[in-house]
Amino acid sequence: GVAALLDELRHGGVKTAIGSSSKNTSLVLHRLGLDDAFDAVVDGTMITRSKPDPEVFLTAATRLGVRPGLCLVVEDATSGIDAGLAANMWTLGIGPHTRVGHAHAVVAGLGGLAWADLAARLDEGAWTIRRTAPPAPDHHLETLFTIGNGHIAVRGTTLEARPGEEAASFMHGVWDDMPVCRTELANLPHWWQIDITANGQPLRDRVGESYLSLDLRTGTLRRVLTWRPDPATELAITDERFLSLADPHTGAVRVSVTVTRGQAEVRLRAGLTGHVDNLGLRHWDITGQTAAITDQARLALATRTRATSIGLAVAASFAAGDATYDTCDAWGQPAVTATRTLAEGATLTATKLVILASTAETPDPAAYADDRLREAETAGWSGLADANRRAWAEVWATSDIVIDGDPAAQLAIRYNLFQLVIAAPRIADSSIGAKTLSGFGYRHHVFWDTELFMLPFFTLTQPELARRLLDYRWRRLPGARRKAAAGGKRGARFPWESAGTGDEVCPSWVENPADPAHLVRIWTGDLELHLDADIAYAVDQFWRATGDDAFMRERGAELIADTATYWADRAEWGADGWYHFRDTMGPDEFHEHVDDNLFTNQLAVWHLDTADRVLGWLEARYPADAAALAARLGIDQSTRELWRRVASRIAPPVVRDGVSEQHAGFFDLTEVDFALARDPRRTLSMQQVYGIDGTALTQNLKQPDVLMLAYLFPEHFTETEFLANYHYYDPRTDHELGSSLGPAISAIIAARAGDTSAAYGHFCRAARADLDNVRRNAGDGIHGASAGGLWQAVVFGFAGLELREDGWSTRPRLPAAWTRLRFTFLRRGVPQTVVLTAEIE
Ligand code: IFM
Repeated sequence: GVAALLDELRHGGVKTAIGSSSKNTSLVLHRLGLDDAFDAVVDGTMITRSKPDPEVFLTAATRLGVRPGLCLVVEDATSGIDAGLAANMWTLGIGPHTRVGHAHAVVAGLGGLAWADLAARLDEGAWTIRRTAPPAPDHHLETLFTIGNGHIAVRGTTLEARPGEEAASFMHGVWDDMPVCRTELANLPHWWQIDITANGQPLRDRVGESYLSLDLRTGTLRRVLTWRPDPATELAITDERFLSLADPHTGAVRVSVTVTRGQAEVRLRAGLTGHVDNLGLRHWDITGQTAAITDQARLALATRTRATSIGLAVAASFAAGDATYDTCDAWGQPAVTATRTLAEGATLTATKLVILASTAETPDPAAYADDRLREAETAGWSGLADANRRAWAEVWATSDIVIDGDPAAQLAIRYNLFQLVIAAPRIADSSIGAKTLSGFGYRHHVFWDTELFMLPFFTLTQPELARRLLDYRWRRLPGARRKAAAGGKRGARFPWESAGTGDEVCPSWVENPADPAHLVRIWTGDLELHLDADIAYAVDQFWRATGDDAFMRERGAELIADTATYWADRAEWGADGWYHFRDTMGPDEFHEHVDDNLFTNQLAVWHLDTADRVLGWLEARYPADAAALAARLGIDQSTRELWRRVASRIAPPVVRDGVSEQHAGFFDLTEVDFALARDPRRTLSMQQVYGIDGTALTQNLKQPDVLMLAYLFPEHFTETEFLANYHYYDPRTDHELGSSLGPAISAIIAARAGDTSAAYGHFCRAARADLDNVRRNAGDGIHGASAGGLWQAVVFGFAGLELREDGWSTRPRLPAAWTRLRFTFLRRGVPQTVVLTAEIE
């Protein structure tokens, strides 16, 4: 079929090349009568490295005069697809998924396909994350293939639950406490599992060749598997699952088993498993269960968290058509099995529909789940899938980013936005943890990651979700007041790590994996003050972008004012005639117990000024509300005067050669060993190299600190000052192995400095954080801040979007490969579309 396709391509103006490591390529083409079929030929005389090295395809692109990112590689070998991906080209795999399943799109052959068919598959490929499944559990891929719906998420572990996997599903709001700061979301009873047995062999023990794909347009995870349970039998298995974005309580799983050789007795066992834990910590008591076959096979399980007494109900129905059904009622794991003998060519398809509800949402979750299950049964898989697809289409209509010329970046941005969307609470009074809902890392605790890194995406694309995230903080003001009072201060100080109640859940001590005999003191909860201002900044940005005066009037003003009171009380008046914030820590956590961290000081100044401005606005617009708020918070004229005095008398930084000192004494620290810092073979962070105390004596930075300030407040720095600070601090930052929060911000900073190529390097580091597990810790969960920062890097960095009171503008600095960038955002509720096209020489 390739000849007809080549013909069509030529007439359609598409250039083609053939690449081969054979030196006889031209001869072979000649004998086939294809001398003129291609616009370019690359053969073994022109390249020195064979696939999976990308040389052959990059040479072909050069010969065609086409940018690599606008090329499509068509290949039937695993190494060929690897080479195409390494060249950052689109890839079309010919052959079974088990061989080329990691290509952007897969077809059985080119025969009968027209260009439009290929384009459609590629379009789908630009929304699909594909990987060959590993033979043994791989925690990175489990995180990578996390799906969810803004209320529940489930890691991409197998249906049959193989030993060694970190199988987990979490629901917003279902916190439980364990002694010594183990407040975390409880791993839900495992609701998605289906054990597959053929001819008496369980799949979990004998895994075949499989590949995984995640459709980002619908949040559907699919696995395609070839399995030989015994030498005479071969099965093709496909399983799919999604959590409906249209209904936060609903999950659906479907599995189909086809006998491709021999015959098989296939048994599918669908269960609800309540005996689960969070890496060894158990959070649930089982309180009830049923397994029954009436008009339909149905299961129910009720559990309660041990410390917080949150009740959870799970209800499921299981339908496998014409099969023999049986139930199993073992305590804590009700299950139903469906068994059928299949001849060669026959298929068994089974669907498991699941509803999960908790007492955080409804007083009788069991009755609620049961009712909703009947509705789900009526809708069936296809009805639920349609509703889910429609809900996702609405999200992507305001949130998608289109990048032409860079397939890897296109997929990466969509993937990262997908992970943000599924983690943002849609109905619960909750927020997004640093590792989202995708793993056990940081025990789902909420950091500044949410407000400064993730929130801008929501503020400008889905403001109702942004408001919910800010509401979470407002509802936890009592916890913040308790933290301020515990430190002997007035006002509110938000906890560095926040969970259900809003009290501090940052551990003071943690195990040191390298030296289990000694605990490590964690100071962030004591010293990292800037969070209050980070939240206030997010509130102010939300207000400016949305014009949501009601939010500011009812919640934002209180939040900003009470935290301002904390700042004013925490500031120390010095003998030198300035106020200081002593014994703190800025974003650069390599330096603890520092005085006058510039980021902290400047954000405090802005916060105090903003509190005064916001209360002024409230007095002018809603005097009764202003008076009530002032009375409630104990704010009078003397409080406001103190705010102004502290803001105007904060100790100014030392400035040397235009560079502002990060904190008092920073310039006296030992210079960075740049050869070591830049060594690409380095596998330890600079802090691991020198130790905690040793690093604090050097100028190595974990993440941007002064430069983060310059990002948030560009107007605080003249162009010359900004560049001086960029050139000083950027090389001192441990971009590779410091904080994962850094690279996306560094991309924005470098783009502003006009260093687009460095910016693109930082962007790629952030883009790959979870897709390629660059920090080797993606198994703990998605790096949510990095994902949010990536959106900012595109919108504020490469597009240079500037939002002003009277409108907006762009200052594009597109990476070299990008030929076009398109995104939308909402300004005061009105959609704005930005399309930037590169001038191609
Ligand atoms: O909030 C971050 C912090 O800035 C660096 N350490 C990890 C935290 C959670 O992501």
